[in-house]
Amino acid sequence: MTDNKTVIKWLDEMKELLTPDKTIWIDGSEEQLESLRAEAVKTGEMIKLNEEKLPGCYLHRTLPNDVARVEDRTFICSRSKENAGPTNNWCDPKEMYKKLYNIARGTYKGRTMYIIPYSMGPIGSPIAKIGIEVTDSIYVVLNMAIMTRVGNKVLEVLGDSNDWVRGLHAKCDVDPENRYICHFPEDNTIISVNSAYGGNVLLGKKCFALRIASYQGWKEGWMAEHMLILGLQNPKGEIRYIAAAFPSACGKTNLAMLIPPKYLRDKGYKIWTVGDDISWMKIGPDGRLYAINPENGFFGVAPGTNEHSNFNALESTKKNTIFTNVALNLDDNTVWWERLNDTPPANALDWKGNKWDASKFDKADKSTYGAHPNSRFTAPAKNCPCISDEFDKGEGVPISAIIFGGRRAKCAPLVYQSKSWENGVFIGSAMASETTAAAAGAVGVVRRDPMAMLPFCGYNMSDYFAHWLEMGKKLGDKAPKIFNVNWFRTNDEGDFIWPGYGDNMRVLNWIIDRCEGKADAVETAIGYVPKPEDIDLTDLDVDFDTLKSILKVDKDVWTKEAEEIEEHYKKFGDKLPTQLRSQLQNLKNNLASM
Ligand code: GTP
Ligand code: SPV
Ligand code: MN
Repeated sequence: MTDNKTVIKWLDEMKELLTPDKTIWIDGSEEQLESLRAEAVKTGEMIKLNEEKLPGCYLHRTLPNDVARVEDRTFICSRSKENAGPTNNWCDPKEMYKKLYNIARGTYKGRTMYIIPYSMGPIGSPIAKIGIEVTDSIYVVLNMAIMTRVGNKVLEVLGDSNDWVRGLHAKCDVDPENRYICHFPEDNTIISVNSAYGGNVLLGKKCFALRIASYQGWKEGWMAEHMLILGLQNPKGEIRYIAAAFPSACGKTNLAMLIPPKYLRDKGYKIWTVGDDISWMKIGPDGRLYAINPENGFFGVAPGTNEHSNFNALESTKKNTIFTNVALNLDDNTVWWERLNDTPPANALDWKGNKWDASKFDKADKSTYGAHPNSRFTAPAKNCPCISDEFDKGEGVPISAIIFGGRRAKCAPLVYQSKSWENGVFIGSAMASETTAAAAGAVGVVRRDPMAMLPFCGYNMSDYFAHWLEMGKKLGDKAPKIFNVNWFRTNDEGDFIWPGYGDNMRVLNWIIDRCEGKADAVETAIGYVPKPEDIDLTDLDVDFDTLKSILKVDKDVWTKEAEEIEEHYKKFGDKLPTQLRSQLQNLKNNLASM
């Protein structure tokens, strides 16, 4: 398959360690993938769904102990502990290699070793990078074939270069006690054992495209971010690009595929999707920041996806898609999840494969759910009706605005603009959100999640902030403007106040108008907030006072917030860039004089 000596050497080591019965190179051909699908159906690893209603689609169930990323078992194994920083689990690389090799040794016995050469980014793009993952799971192969560009062409582009990321995945016994997701940034290596869930085993995604790539970006002068990328087309046909970082399950896929409200569609507004989860960004020849989506598909949250909330995502899942941990409708062999529609199937199995009685559904009791809250679809990006023309081009799109956001029931206003790049980095570094089901652990707890990268930054987060500040200096007046949004303010009953979804377009329009100097704003203690009359409420069931209430910056709430940010900053100690401390001081001063 390849003469690349570095590849051959590593694969020999892997074979010796893992002792597979046979090895299969993934060549990227439809023929090979089809035979793997057939094999997975034969062994029960996947269920073939209704070929008429969902052509080329399959259902897979993971073990109930293996349904989300495991942050407490995710490690950054840099040689020095300081380089992993205060927010990552760290272990000495020598010790960790030893431990992981002991766990993985011999575990491919009786199994096949699949070798997947893949490209993150369009093959041959100047921003793209290559990885090779070995795995003993057909499910991983088939997901990687959707999420990345795989096969022989990747090896041709790699040639005899040593610039590629080594990825070892071994299912082992899917034992949660021996589950580890480990990164060795200085060796371009990832090892994942005892899991078979997406974010832990599709090594091109969070492991490479964020944890390893963020480290590479720091060393090489570019950025790898947990961001969607969208193009906003105005009635003149001009397209402006926005990148947005929200924590897991906080609305990236939804915003990336947004359909504007009718009155804006009628005027000619449209959103194009470039990416829904990850953005790699480099400064282009003209000095602006250019972004590519390194992925080739969407690994999206299923529950809540329906034809009203996210029509384009739902359309994307109608063919050649793998569903994980959703409910199975036994009457017509299709899938179902909470809020897909109001008519749950009468004759169904839940995500664990047990008989499911929809009438017993109780929101407060997870054991009554049809689909797991973190159930997912893996859909090819080219299925998306609004996929951007730029998606497959390697040059990337110029970014006008960067948006941060998260779930904050009470604090952050609907939208505000930072006063400068430095102030924007401060806002990103202080970001917080209520936790979701995307990671194992408690849900709904406020935690600081800087730039939505807390679980994904592959090096010391203080260095990461400094890198952001440095990028801002290089970009100068060509830097994207930085904003913060919050679709998740709730009222006293706990219901969301802002309608969200397609109506978020009203906020995006204000953001782009601000970038082009066309919209007004009020300067507040935290940044520039829209004048209520500048958020268009046409055709919307939100009155002016309600809008005002969610644009409000409350002195008491924010004074408490500033104290919490100070607490959050403590863990970074002296390494925290001084600019961020002065930004915090500015915020406190502004609040005091409010
Ligand atoms: P990851 O794939 O985990 O990174 O998630 P994501 O950030 O892409 O989140 P996604 O778009 O899948 O949305 C997660 C959940 O948030 C879904 O249940 C959505 O229905 C819900 N959601 C998305 N946008 C909005 C919004 O504007 N308002 C409200 N209230 N909910 C939203
Ligand atoms: C996330 O959790 O941010 C995801 C899903 O996008 S996973 O691939 O599991 O990380
Ligand atoms: Mn994500």
